[in-house]
Amino acid sequence: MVDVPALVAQAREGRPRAVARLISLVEGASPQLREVMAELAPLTGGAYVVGLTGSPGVGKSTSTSALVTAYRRAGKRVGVLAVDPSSPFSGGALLGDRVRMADHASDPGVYIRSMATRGHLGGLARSAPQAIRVLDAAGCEVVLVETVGVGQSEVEIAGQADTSVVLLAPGMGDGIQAAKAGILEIGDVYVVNKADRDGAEATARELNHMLGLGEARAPGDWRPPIVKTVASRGEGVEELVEALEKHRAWAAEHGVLAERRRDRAAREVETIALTALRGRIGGLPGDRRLDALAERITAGALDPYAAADELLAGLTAG
Ligand SMILES: Nc1nc2c(ncn2[C@@H]2O[C@H](COP(=O)(O)OP(=O)(O)O)[C@@H](O)[C@H]2O)c(=O)[nH]1
Ligand SMILES: [Mg+2]
Repeated sequence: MVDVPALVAQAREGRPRAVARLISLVEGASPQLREVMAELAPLTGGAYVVGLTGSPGVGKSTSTSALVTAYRRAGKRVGVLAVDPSSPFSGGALLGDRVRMADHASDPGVYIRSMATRGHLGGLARSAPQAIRVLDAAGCEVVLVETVGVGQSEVEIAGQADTSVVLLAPGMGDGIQAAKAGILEIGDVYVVNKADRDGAEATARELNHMLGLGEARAPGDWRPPIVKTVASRGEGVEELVEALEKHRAWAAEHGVLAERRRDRAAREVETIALTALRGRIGGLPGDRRLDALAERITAGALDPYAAADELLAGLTAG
């Protein structure tokens, strides 16, 4: 058994091993998960969560690293969560992230963690928000969450951030891909990275067009800015930080920040409850209740909806 309160206290002192241990408990769905979450709850809410998403190779990790540098310069403690469900644990992408993040490896004000789903569906939806909680409670003032914008749950994770950054790059056929993946709906700030390459201007124009940024908006509405960067050289990163700060201020002023955080919490509860429910139903095959209902359906005495109602009523009754 892990001494959870001691571990949390160490994490708050900024000890990376304690943070790592807590995230491992979260990822592994440890039996002590409840205790961990209860201990963390009063310590969360201080972190500004920024999601970065976009196609593979667009420059998310490079931009994340550049943002870490910028926030560190401002004296902030930073947490990074790199979520890449497509990569196996020892895979190339994760290794690549580590190499790029190596600049920050010896900085005690930065905590970096890669996460993969290891194949179980819904695992990411549960563990990513909880890992963010760990970093938040550990005292990270900014938490950067890098996700590949290709799957539903990854886009969802990015969309639940306080501020969502969508990255594109010239010459990747990105526009169409982005639209397909639905990531054009979630951006609060857009980045055209690799602005040192041909076509950056055209990509920004196309993006501007797709977003309908030329159209009039109601006063007070947020107009997502498009920031051009060369992340590998740190160019445009100050502008990006400025755009993030502007969005944060706007979101706080208009109640959007509080609303998003409530949404995020609601989704977390929903995911946990549905997982528990699925577990209880999944434990039913062979159970007489389900068998008896199935018997009545095949005999034409009951329809499947009415049967499901009975099943659920039975579950809530205990
Ligand atoms: N030319 C150029 N290359 C970049 C820039 N930003 C990142 N890269 C390179 O693009 C490749 C993919 O970057 P990475 O950050 O791993 O992309 P990710 O898959 O979105 O995380 C790497 O080789 C980077 O060095 C940039 O602004 N300009
Ligand atoms: Mg990456």
